[in-house]
Amino acid sequence: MSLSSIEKIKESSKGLRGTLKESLTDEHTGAIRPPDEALIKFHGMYQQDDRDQRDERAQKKLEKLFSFMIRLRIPGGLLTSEQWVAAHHIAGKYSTGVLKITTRQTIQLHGILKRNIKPTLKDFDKIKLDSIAACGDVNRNVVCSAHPNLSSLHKKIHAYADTISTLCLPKTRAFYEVWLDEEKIGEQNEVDPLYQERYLPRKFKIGIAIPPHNDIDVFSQDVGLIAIIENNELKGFNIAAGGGLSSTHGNPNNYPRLATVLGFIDSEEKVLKAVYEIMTIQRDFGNRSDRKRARLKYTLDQMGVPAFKEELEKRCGFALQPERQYRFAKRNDDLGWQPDPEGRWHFALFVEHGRVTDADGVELKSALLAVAETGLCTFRFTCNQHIILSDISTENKNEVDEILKKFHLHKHNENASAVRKNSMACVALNTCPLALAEAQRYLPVFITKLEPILQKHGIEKDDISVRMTGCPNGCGRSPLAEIGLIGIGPGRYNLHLGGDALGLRLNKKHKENLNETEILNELDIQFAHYVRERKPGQHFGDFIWDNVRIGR
Ligand code: SRM
Ligand code: SF4
Repeated sequence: MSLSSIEKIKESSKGLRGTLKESLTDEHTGAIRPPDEALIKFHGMYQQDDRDQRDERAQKKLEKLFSFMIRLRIPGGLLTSEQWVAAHHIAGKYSTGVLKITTRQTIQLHGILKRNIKPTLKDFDKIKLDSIAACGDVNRNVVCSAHPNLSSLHKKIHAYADTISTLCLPKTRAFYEVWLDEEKIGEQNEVDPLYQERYLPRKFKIGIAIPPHNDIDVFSQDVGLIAIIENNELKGFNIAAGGGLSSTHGNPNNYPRLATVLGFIDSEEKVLKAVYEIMTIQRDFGNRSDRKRARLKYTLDQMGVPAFKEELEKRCGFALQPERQYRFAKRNDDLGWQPDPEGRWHFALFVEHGRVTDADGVELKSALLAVAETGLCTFRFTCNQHIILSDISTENKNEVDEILKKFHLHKHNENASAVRKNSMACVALNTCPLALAEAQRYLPVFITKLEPILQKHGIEKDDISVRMTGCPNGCGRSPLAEIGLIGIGPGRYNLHLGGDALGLRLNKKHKENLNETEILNELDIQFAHYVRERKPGQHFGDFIWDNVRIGR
């Protein structure tokens, strides 16, 4: 089969250098050369344009308003307060100023002009942050359950995110040469046994869940590790492979898939080996001609689970043990103060769709800067797009709390209804080139209209997850929501129902191509049905799955 055009770009890129240096110095355009657009992703960046301004600029015969989005690599989503302070100022100096917490526990900055990319990355480098491999056909930001209060072993397990991230970094020095002006060592010396010349066929995602918390949606990952803790001891990990959420409207060959648990592994060395070899299988067997079928989930389905497992065990040189028991009991974030087993304190803060900014009467960005400037906590990002101010000693808790009170952040947490706290949206418009409909700019408005309907049925305190994405790629993990809204065109969404509250079951398309009124009416009907006939304690998603013929 013929190679896709991106495969050829990767292969001839001289270790991901391409003509990036030339693209950067071309002052005639705010864009970079088309092949470099593919390569810049491997350096954690996307070329974008302001879609709100496209028509007006086209009428004036102006070039699109190009800018770049930079996504940092923050394994496990943990920053020091010094790093947060610096990120705050870097965002203000070079980007739109909004720090966007993503669904994979990292930060994105939008609206960075071409000439400002290098200064931005150099400033991040000063605080030991980079964007290497945050995008592209490589392993992305490794995520890990964020809540230290839920396990005394959190630190130990969390450290795996760092180790795996480092293990899976590309060997090329291109990032340092192109963006940080490091002297060229030469691409000839850069042998990369993992990625070789053509890297992976597609993006690759790894996540670590610490039961009972499935805040990372472990079954949506290419490789999901589930920590097995028995008698307060880390015994090892169940390893799952082949998760992925994207689909394509009208094309059944592209589908979301939950990762399949392959077995249990009991030592760090073996876990790292298995993760590595799953990547080499995907490298060697993944589809390199059709990018729509290139994710690991398709490789696994193509090979079949038994053959995939056999190949994995052969490459690893050891057999996987039978899957061990675990139980997930929670996926959402408990907001407010929580102590951990070692007596430190953590404050989880509601951040609507991960947008840290001062807006709508809430000075979130200023408040977080004030907290960070005390140096008394760390910053943890959750895969639900919220922030946990973490690792605060009992004697420092009051000082942090005074700042939270000054900026009314307790009220901010309390004012968010249950459905709002459990809502998630992807970026979509105005920057995402693939968006067919709004998501993060519209979901807050939609939730305001949904709240009175929930109140009417007396279920306003229920934790019902609502996730909206501007297209079926599923960046806000909409296929795993109890109520998933998937953009199909301006103001129109497919309504998916029947996901569960823990991320263990995919939802299904219930109704197609609905506008706001139609969605609200349909939910009104389903809520009435739910309240009338649910079993005690039954979640909305489970009720719908059991009682409504969705997509079946
Ligand atoms: Fe995503 C592409 C934003 C998490 C599946 N995603 C994009 C791009 C880069 C659009 C593009 O290709 O040009 C979006 C940039 C929008 C912008 O302006 O910022 C984008 N994805 C995001 C983020 C920022 C959503 C958010 O609001 O938080 C998340 C960044 C995560 C990170 O820090 O790395 C984000 N994307 C996800 C997830 C969820 C997850 O990983 O937990 C998924 C579904 C899981 C999966 O991968 O299957 C996801 N994004 C995609 C896909 C579909 C991939 C596929 O299998 O076909 C695309 C399109 C593509 O790759 O071609 C995509
Ligand atoms: Fe863009 Fe679609 Fe991802 Fe939303 S789900 S950020 S619209 S690619």
